[in-house]
Amino acid sequence: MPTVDARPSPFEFDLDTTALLVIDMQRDFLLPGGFGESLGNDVARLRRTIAPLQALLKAWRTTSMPIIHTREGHKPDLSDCPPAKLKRGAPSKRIGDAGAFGRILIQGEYGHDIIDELQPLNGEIVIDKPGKGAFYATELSETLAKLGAKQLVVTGVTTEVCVHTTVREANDRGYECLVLADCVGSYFPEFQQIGLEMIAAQGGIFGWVAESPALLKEIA
Ligand code: C5J
Repeated sequence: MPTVDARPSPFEFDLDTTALLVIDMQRDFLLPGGFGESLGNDVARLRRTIAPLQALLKAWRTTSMPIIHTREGHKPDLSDCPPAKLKRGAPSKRIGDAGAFGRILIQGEYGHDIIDELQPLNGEIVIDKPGKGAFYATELSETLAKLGAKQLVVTGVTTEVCVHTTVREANDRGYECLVLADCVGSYFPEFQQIGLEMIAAQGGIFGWVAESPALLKEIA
């Protein structure tokens, strides 16, 4: 079985039962001028994930293993956005407000979609999610069951929010998760570091962590 040099131990995976998750690589989070930047964040901290993810997708697409992209966002009437999420914090703009790339985090808007560099290809699965975790209120469990997936390679943004929540949800559902450090990003360097440490700590309490070249060697 292919084995990736990972922390806290080598990660063995089966080409027949592994899926790639690309979480929320959306314009709203990554584009200069977008929602993420309007919250005061330095989007360059997320954009460093784009080149490694492009390389990973290129290699993964030569295999038969499935690719699932997710997008965080809400219906135009916000009926799937709990008031607690809508009102949280004091951003200059809130979910649903008009932003530089359309209404912020609203399905169908330009900003809600995935960045040009990582656009899904025909046949790849795209799951829209209203929460931070990709399992909450989505068809992800059923999709993975249909694919026969047991192991997940997890990438995307942000490390401590949607990536972490999804990895934790997946862990409780029995999936083994490998998180690729160079393919996940945070606006906060300290959260990036500690978020990855939290996954691999205690013998891999939530999963494994590796750099993408270690995986690429196994699938190239
Ligand atoms: C956030 C996400 N940070 N995709 N979303 O609100 O991590």
